Amino acid sequence: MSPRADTATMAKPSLDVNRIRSDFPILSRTVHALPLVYLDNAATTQKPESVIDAMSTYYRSVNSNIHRGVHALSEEATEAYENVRELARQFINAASTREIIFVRGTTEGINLVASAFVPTIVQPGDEILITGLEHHSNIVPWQLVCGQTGATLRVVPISDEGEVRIDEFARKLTPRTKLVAIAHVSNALGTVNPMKSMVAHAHERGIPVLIDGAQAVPHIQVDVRDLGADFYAFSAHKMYGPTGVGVLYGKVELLERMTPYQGGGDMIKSVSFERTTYNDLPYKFEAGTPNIAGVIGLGEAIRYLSRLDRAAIEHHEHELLEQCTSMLKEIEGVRLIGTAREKAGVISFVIEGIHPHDIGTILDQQGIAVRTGHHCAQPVMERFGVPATVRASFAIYNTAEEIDRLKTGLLKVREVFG
Ligand code: C6P
Repeated sequence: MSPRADTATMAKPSLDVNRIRSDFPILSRTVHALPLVYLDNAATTQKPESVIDAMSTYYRSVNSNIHRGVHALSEEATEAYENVRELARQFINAASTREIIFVRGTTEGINLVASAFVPTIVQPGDEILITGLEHHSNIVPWQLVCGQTGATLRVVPISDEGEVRIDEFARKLTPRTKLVAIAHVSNALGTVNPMKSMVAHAHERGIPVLIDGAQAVPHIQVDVRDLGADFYAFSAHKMYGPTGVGVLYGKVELLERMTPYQGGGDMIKSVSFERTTYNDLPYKFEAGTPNIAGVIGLGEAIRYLSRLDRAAIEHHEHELLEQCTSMLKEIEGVRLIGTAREKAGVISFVIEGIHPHDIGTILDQQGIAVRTGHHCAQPVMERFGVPATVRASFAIYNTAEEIDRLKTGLLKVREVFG
């Protein structure tokens, strides 16, 4: 994110990065006998001790199924689980805990909306609008439901910088558009979309908007009501929480209209062979025993992030992004993929004549973890005419010294490849 214009005259918010690093046990390990430099945070972030402890304590002393038993453990587990719903509500400023549905992650959240909402609003010939920078999780579920309903998937193209032009976006909104689905932050390019104004354009035409927030929540303070989001999906594991759990936020009035995505235990009020009545929100969308320990871990991750200064996080990650961008520009043959004006802590690049996987392998030998490949965003790769990129992505615990290590690593790559 760009620093705000007035930051030059104000004290810059700062993070105690050394202190933060000491909260993450994995950061003290070595890889190939070298201190680990972890720059693959967009794939998944590392976990602080407090998250690991909360999950282990849950299994050691509370473990029980929720919403089912009258015994003490079940009541404690239920209370801990439901407390996280309130924490998640506050974290994204939702109006009610009824709007917070625990899911497996962003992917499941989007699939839930595709399966349970889209068939109720589209007719053959209607359109769902996405952009050219989406992750496969925000493409394939819409293709599936378009195939089932006769709707068509439309795409707003991206510019050479990796930006979505608002005027082009607005032009693609037609009376046939029934849903807009957009990433808040691109995982392959780092672009931060102007979500608030995109939502406003869609809402002017009465079109609901789903926001894929997977790459936004770790970097940006998200307020779903300020954004106007109708649905907002995110994953715990990209914000210092565990894998296998996430949140789908949905406006109550939309969730009320939707029929459940999956059937099973806990999502019902009564069942007979003739008829089932569904449970109230949010439980009607949480069939079966959920990932209780995961939700407890998510709660701890929210607590951890909430104790930090969010403006300081944005500032710190933006400084790393600037430092890394300048460093890369000095390396011969580097081409940056994604040069949007507004970016979060993700930087993709290629080096002429060297395959990204070779770059990733040589960096790994030096203890540096980056992601190489198409990043589950093949249409983005196609748009930029590359099969894959190298991606470095930053988190609260990364340092300027680690960018220097990346530079040394890349110079080594250049040396090996001549
Ligand atoms: N991107 C990456 O390395 P899940 O897997 O459900 O937690 O998140 C899916 C997802 C959806 N949208 C965006 C923008 C994402 O970045 C991701 C996950 C990882 O970029 C793994 S492919």
